[in-house]
Amino acid sequence: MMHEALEFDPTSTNLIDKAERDGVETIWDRKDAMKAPCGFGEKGVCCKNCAMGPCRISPVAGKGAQLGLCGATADTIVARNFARSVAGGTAAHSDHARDIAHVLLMASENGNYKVRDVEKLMRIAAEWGLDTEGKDPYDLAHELAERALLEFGKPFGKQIFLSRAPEQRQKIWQELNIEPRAIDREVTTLMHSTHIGCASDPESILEMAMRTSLADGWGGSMIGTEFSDILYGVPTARGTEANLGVIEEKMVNILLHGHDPSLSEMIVLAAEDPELVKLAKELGAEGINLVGMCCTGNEVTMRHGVRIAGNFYQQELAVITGAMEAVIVDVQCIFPALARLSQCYHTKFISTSPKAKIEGSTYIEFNEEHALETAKQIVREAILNYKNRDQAKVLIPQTKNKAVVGYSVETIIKHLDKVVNSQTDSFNTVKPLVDVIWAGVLRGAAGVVGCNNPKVKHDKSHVTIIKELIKNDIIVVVTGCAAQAAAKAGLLTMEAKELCGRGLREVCERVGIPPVLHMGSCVDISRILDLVSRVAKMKGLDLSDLPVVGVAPEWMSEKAMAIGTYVVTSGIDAFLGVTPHVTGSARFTDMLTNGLEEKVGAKFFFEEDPEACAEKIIARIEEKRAKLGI
Ligand code: SF4
Ligand code: MSK
Repeated sequence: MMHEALEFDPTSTNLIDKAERDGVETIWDRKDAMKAPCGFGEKGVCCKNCAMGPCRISPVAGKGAQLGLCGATADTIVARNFARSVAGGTAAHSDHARDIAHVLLMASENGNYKVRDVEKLMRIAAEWGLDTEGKDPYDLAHELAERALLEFGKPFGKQIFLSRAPEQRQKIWQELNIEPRAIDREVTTLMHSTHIGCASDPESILEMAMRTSLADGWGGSMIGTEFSDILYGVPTARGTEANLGVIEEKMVNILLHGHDPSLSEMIVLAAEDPELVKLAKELGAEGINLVGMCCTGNEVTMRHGVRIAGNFYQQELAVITGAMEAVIVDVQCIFPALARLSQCYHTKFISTSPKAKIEGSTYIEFNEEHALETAKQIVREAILNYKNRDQAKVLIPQTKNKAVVGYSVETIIKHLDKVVNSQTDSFNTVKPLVDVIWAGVLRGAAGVVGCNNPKVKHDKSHVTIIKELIKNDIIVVVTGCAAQAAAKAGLLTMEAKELCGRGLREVCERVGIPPVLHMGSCVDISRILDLVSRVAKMKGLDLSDLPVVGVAPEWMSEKAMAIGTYVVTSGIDAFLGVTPHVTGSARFTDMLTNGLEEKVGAKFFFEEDPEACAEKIIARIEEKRAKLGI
């Protein structure tokens, strides 16, 4: 029986049916087995912060337990649970960034890791106040990497990248005393403050969560993005394809899944190794086919055009095709279920990070010092597994769509600058973009980001909202699994301009860009912060003045919670298509969806119906335009 959440996605339906025939379980079976979710957890009123609990607050006022054993109210418990999610998300993004900074520290001219973009290295080093004059790029890279590593634990000072924000925004953060200091400090302090017997005031807990989230967006995530560009190159526009149809019947298929590009960059090199290609051919395959999923997929498609097999919820389906020789994972968003599932097929499930050892996987530790060697070993394992494929179990859906990916800030500016307004040739200007928004040709911009979540029909919310926005002349930038949903739906193509309003269509035609721009992985939401800050600064405005919004239609992870919080704290409204676990406190819910606006000029909107969500976004963008008088 088809699960109703899948109705929107016929490609996956075939494979779900196959899973049933093969006798294997998927997320849908587990969702059915879960029955109704726990009502207390759903509302965020379950606390297990100490062993006197768990304590659960009755949702009915005046009836049942209204306080935890320690006297914590529903408001406190909801606020603490929310804050701990933000801490978890910030930790994940930032620890990823720390690893990238370590890789930059060991980069060398003759090593596996090199500085691919010296110009960007110089630019970031100068921005961080380093003396670049006459320095050897590798000496400078190491100096910059050390400086970045200090951002995680420095005893004094605030995050360096905060200065990218408009001055008005920096002032708001200063006045609220929420400028993030060292990244690890913010995560630790938030965990401390939400420990039993510490903060109980929900207002102060939310402010601490906001400070921590800024350490993600303007700290860890921004470091992750910018330093990855220095090491692996600034993404440029390139063509690719997306959906499970990119899996090839006659090739050795390798799925790259997770988030950290350091391993996948080496796998890309290893897969081009002539000896390994020869080995694949000797064993009867036509070659090696790398495909990506989730944000590792986004990283390698942005820089190499590696095709996208799918997004978060398709990770099991890629194995169920029966044609996947290896699934190689690094960190984050990996179902532990893949281990058991892979054993039902010939697929080798290879985990590589000591931070994400997965029971039942083949563990090949990825060590940056022997990076290429390890990558070759992993690719070899996949090739040798080709002969074990059981043809009777193979079913590869034919569906795939063309997509253009790789719109870094630098690439967007180059496109706009060339075509829309030739009187300016400064690389750093976003004037053409500003001009079309102020002229009303574009009404505004939306960043649509985030995951898949079986609480909503898969990809439907992403695609419905994006289509509605572009129809109304709102340009859309996408990252994460939302970007992959858009790619699968054919929205990252020039042809998608036919779905746009007149203004956006004209911009697409003149600039030569699709109406929906793929800006990368989840940490790359920092690229969006950078872009909107340039627009605001150019007009002498704050971020909260701009007709721009953030949208996470199908989010599920703690990282998304951190993202939503830093987006709002940066002055940009965040529309969530899945309601977070906060509704057990009317007061905290009101703080998020109402009270925050007075403090930071933006707030959360919870709207699960995608059509209604799009309407609210459009109304909010028009409201901002009216305030600006444009
Ligand atoms: Fe219960 Fe308080 Fe302990 Fe939470 S911290 S489990 S509310 S006693
Ligand atoms: S991968 S965090 S499911 S977007 Fe970044 Fe997708 Fe969400 Fe993971």
